[in-house]
Amino acid sequence: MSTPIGSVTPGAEDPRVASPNGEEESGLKPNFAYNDLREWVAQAEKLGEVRIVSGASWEEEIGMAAEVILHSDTAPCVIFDNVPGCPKGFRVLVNFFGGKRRNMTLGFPTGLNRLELSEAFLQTYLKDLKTLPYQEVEDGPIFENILTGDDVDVTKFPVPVWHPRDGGRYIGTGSFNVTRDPEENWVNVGTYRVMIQDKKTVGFYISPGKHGRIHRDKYQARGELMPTVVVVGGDPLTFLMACSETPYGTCEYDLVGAMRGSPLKVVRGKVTGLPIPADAEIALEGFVDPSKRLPEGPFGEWTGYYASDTRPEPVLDIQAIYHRNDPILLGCPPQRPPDELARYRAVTRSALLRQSVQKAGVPDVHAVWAHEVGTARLLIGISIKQRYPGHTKQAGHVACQCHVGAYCGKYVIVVDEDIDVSNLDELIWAMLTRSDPATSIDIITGAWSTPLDPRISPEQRATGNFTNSRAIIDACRPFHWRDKFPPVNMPSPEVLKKAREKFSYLLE
Ligand SMILES: Cc1cc2nc3c(=O)[nH]c(=O)nc-3n(C[C@H](O)[C@H](O)[C@H](O)COP(=O)(O)O)c2cc1C
Ligand SMILES: [Mn+2]
Repeated sequence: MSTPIGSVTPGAEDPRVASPNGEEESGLKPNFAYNDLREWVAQAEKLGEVRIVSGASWEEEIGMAAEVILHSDTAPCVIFDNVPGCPKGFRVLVNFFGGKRRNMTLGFPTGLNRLELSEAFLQTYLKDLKTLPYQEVEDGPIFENILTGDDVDVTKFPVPVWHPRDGGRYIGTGSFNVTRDPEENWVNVGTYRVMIQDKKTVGFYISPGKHGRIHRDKYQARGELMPTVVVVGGDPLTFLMACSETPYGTCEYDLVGAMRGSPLKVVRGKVTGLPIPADAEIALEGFVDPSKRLPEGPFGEWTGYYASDTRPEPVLDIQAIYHRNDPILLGCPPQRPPDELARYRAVTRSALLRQSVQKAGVPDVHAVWAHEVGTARLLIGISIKQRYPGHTKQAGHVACQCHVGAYCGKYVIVVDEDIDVSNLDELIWAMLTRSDPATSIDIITGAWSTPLDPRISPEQRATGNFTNSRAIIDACRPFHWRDKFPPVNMPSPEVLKKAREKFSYLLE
């Protein structure tokens, strides 16, 4: 059964969140004020954080605006309406994660900072990772418009060219692919970029090792077509779980159900029978022939580069399009970090990573932060309360290689618990002062990476061996002489508190 869900006063002053050092319950009860993207927009409007832009072009202007907006923490959510050449009422939404709506999206009050939000997410939802199976219903708003045969035309949606050098219009950024394991029968819901090929065809890219890729490889090995649905414009919570590293074999819909305390309502796709959220905005349904490929890319990716270039990738032959009246496309294009993508990935991935490390048996993990500057993958800070010789190594190596941390990482820095890992300056200061380059860095080679990694050489790229190396930096006070490590030249927390109370006025 799912976690019981209660309610909190929005914007409550005392969030009672756990301090990052322990197992204590946060005491927070999540309160999701929305079930679908439209209800989410209504909540964001209540917070005064939605702007409408009329008449921007999909060819250039929406991408230009996204570049400006997505780099700002405080920018509003923007809905682009009246996009020239597109049917009236068809819209694109960008920048769902930011401002006060950030915490609302995860069901928490505005008072929490990003580390506290991540902690609350961990303590409330992930601790026991409960599932509540999705529930099938007969009908839903997603079936308000059903396009089949000659009416199938994916180019009618206001799909922007997100970055100037993109190889096509990416309809799938804030999207998720739904597939069923042909052998084990479970349904996976995962976010993978989706590019328009023509009116009836979209191509998508999945890195090796992702659940959707494992499904695809299985269909290919069996010589079968893969039934697939691409949902564009699901609710933000479902999107966030679809793009999170959750366990193999678990349907992301069921995690969302448990988080909300009520099952996700789905309709069955009329062509494939796959489950589609009944109140999603747009869904594309059809079959993928894993052996039929068309050029896909390049696409400006989360590393800040066009590293994967153009390669042949499988395509979805669309047999049906479903959409609500006046549909809203959810756009989450990656930019050079830090950006919106990095903001939400940092909150969710830091929590998932801490949970993975703890589940692997590493004791006394104080906090984990997957830094925005590395889009929550390339730079991980982990703080521990050292208990025994080797504890720091264990924490660093597990963080680097557990399911959540293994894909396309680069640097893991392990620090003592007095360091705020989410503060980049503090983390780097600890590394600079408590590590010794000659003896504190472990290197792992041949680790799980991706063609998206810009530092894979052309020669290695040509071999198809997409692995990279990792540095695990032990920036803790060395265990056996930690008591002799020079003291930090700042006052005790009590004195610091007093100093701030007394003299903060000087900063005003
Ligand atoms: C906006 C966005 C776009 C993404 N695009 C891709 C992609 O094109 N290919 C890919 O393999 N992973 C992509 N990811 C990462 C996956 O969504 C993520 O690894 C997720 O855990 C995959 O689901 P799965 O574990 O069920 O396979 C993207 C994530 C986000 C937030
Ligand atoms: Mn999955």
